[in-house]
Amino acid sequence: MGKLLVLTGASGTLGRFLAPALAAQGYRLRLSDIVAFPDPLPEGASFHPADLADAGAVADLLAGCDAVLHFGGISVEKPWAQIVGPNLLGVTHIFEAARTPLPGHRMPRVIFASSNHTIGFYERGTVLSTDDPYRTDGYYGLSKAYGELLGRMMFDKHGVENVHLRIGSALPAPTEARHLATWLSLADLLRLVIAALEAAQTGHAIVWGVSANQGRWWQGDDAARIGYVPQDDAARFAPLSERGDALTRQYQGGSFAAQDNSRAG
Ligand code: 15L
Repeated sequence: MGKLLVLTGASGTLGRFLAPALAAQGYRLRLSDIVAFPDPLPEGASFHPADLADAGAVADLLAGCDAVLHFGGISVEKPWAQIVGPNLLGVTHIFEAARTPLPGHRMPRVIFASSNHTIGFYERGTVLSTDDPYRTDGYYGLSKAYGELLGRMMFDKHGVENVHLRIGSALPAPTEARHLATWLSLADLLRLVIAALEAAQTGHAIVWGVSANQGRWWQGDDAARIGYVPQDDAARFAPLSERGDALTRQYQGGSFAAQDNSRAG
């Protein structure tokens, strides 16, 4: 029988791509979101509505699972008050549930949809590794940096294995010049998730969620340790036009760095 996975944020764009793709690979899925799953349930999947800010609901959701793919929460820049519940409480509840498994069960591995907005305030073209200091471009990116740091602590202190996918721009195809660096094809996203699930041991790992783009800014990470080998390259879509204002074009985080930026103009 395939591994039992919890997928939060199942009704979002990436969740709706991953759910049938993982079911087709033989995984059993417990899908969750605060809104209904809009598609027919894939084979071997069930749906469990849950609010990530509700610790008890998250604990029930994770009971007995082998791994959790935590893609839930707010996925764009928003004011602090809107980020704190779904993102900060959410990822905390996921890790707290993971470190206290049911009797007779092992701690599930946590695979966290982190983001390039953890480092969005580096200038475009700056080559980064995952060892470089955080430079988040807003509260959303800050919530993702918190999730990564929480994962570090949860492995060091409690032994919860976790992999953080620092996703660039996960899209069917790149649509603007920035994506020549940041694009993650959906096929590579699936490769990345499966590598994170199937690696024999991960400890605490951070992997850039990016394709093998010739123009990528992101290099050193734990990809080799988990066996992630991207296959796609945005270069075949070049040239693509620039979008947005001067700040959007200056920083790796693009429009997230420009949003509500009092230095603008
Ligand atoms: C993200 O983290 C967002 O969830 C997504 O909507 C995109 O904006 C992406 O980053 C990106 O930076 O392109």
